Amino acid sequence: MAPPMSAFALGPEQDDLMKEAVRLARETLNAIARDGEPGRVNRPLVRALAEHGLLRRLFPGAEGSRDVSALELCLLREALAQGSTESETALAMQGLGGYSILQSGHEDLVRRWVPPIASGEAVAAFALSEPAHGSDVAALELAAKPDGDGYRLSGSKTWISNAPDADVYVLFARTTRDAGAKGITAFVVPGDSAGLAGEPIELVSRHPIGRLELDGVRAGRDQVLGDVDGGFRVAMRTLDLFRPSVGAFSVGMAQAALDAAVAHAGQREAFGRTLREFQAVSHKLAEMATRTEAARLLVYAAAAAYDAGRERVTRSSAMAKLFATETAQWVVDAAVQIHGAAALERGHLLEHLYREVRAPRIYEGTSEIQREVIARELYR
Ligand code: COS
Repeated sequence: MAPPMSAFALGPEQDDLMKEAVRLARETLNAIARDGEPGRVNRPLVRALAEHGLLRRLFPGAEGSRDVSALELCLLREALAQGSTESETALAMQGLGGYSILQSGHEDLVRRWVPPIASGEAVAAFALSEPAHGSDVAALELAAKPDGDGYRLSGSKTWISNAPDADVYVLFARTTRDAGAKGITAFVVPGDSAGLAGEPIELVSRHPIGRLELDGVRAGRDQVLGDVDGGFRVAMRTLDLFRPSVGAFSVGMAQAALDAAVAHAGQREAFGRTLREFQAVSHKLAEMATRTEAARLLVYAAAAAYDAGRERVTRSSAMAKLFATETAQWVVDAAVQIHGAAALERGHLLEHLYREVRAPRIYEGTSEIQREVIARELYR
């Protein structure tokens, strides 16, 4: 695990980790990512993340260990986003599925699934959203009906990253009707389970994502993650850990856009001057840099609070995600404006970032949900 950082700066080991991850993303991983099929899991990419030791950093403990580091996750996501957003997402989704098993799974589930997720052999997914229920988790309907000593799962999930290709799903289902948040259970469902089918969804970005249909999928009692009817808490604890890292992904994209805008404004000439000599441009760059740094610090603070074992990190986690994702959208848009039409050409870095930056304001809780969470925490 990375050594503790001060309140304001990363340590040398963390700086080195980030530089190495940016370099790997640009020089090695991006080419593998480009060879993938849009919207589908890119297995060579997941394996490359493992071969280069990045996945192992997300799961640093020995087999069966529950060690996680929210800060390490954030640093890796921020760095990879600067060089290859597809690699960033492939890494993050292994973490999202894997961490919920680590946080809430019993010993056998952890031993069965975490090693192959950490080695890139098993692709993980987190299946919470449904066609009729995205933000309102407590209303989810996918039914888990008792069947002998286990359950039969039937219903639909949608906008599930890594579906339908994942090898293992952390999947949330209703075990008690009319019980809202208190009637949901989390299950670990292998991707090859009988009765499980799905199809990919084409998004504005290349993100692997899809729908799932479950028709009487059998899940034994040993596949329950956490407690029966305790799945809402499993989901919220996972999101508390993961939301700052969505912010980190966004900070990485904002930094990449800022770097591109600084370089462009430093050499592009108009009206006999470089763009940076126009105060309208230089002050915009200053604002972009300041907001990006503020977002970064909120992300690091939320991750450090999680790693310090703070009792409840819900508020700082939501703030980090809200501020960083909204900031990144603003920064990328400003970078596009500084570049002008060239940024809109298909294949330009900013055209790519402009598509990639939009989804994080929606997934793992929209900006409106983050504000709701923060406002409720103010009155707790
Ligand atoms: N950690 C632990 N427990 C939590 C928690 C958290 N972060 N947040 C809520 N809980 C508990 C509450 O304390 C409450 O328990 P008690 O009834 O025992 O007090 C229970 O869970 C229900 O919480 P709440 O009443 O706040 O639930 P709501 O239905 O009002 O919804 C929101 C809460 C809106 C915050 C939740 O549904 C949410 O986060 N939605 C967005 C989901 C999302 O991110 N979707 C994207 C899919 S993943 S890509």
